[in-house]
Amino acid sequence: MKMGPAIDEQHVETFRRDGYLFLPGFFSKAEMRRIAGWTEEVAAWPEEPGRHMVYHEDSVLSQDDRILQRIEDLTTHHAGFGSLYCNGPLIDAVSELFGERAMLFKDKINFKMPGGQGFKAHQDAQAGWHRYAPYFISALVSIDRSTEENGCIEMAPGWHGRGLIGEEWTPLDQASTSQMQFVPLPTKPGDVVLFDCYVPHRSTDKRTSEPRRVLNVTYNRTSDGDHRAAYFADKRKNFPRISNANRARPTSFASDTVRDHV
Ligand SMILES: O=C(O)CCC(=O)C(=O)O
Repeated sequence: MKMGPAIDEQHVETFRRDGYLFLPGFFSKAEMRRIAGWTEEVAAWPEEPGRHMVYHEDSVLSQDDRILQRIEDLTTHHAGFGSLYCNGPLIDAVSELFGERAMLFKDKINFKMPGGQGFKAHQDAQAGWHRYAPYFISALVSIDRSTEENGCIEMAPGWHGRGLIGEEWTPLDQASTSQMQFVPLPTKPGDVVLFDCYVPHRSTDKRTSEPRRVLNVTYNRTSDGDHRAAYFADKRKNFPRISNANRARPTSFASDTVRDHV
């Protein structure tokens, strides 16, 4: 796989200042065709207990529709994704920002299908990740074009330096976000956004007609240990996926919580 842009001192400085780094054109068109193909492949896999985790959500467009929201834990179930996340330019770029080798913590694909719910403003660290390690960096890889109309990611630069701002397990409230300026980051396929676990971010509902899929891959420092298996074991226990066939709607699926979907 072709190397993405090498991380230089300017990148590191921008990341430290803003809490995120936008890397346009990180993956080539050919690489993105391959990644989009893998995404379609795994979306068509039958659900099997103990394998990849498939989550659905209520559509904001129709009360009766449950739509694919995300698929988690593909690393050990798909050789292509496993290699993409653990070898090559993505983990190399994150390692440069850590200043040491990165270790994969978790992976998911957010689908944001037409009718998909947005993400209320939150810090990823609000989802109890401190139980595993003190600091994380996530990579958002755009599979489809994202725009302000279809719910691109929006970041609040500079606020990561304050550490945990909100309560755990709940989105940031109005009082916490009133001073924040959220910057929309429209992306093209192959663009990557690297962001730390304290930078507040959000995205809006998906009301346009094409999907807006992103890979969201999270790493910790290798010196903080390997927690991926423990994280997913805990998640399977605490937030079991609800298949489309089971139309029970636990409140944890509403977009006003960060506890199950981060
Ligand atoms: O996909 C998005 O729009 C937001 C992603 C996000 O905030 C998350 O997955 O925690």
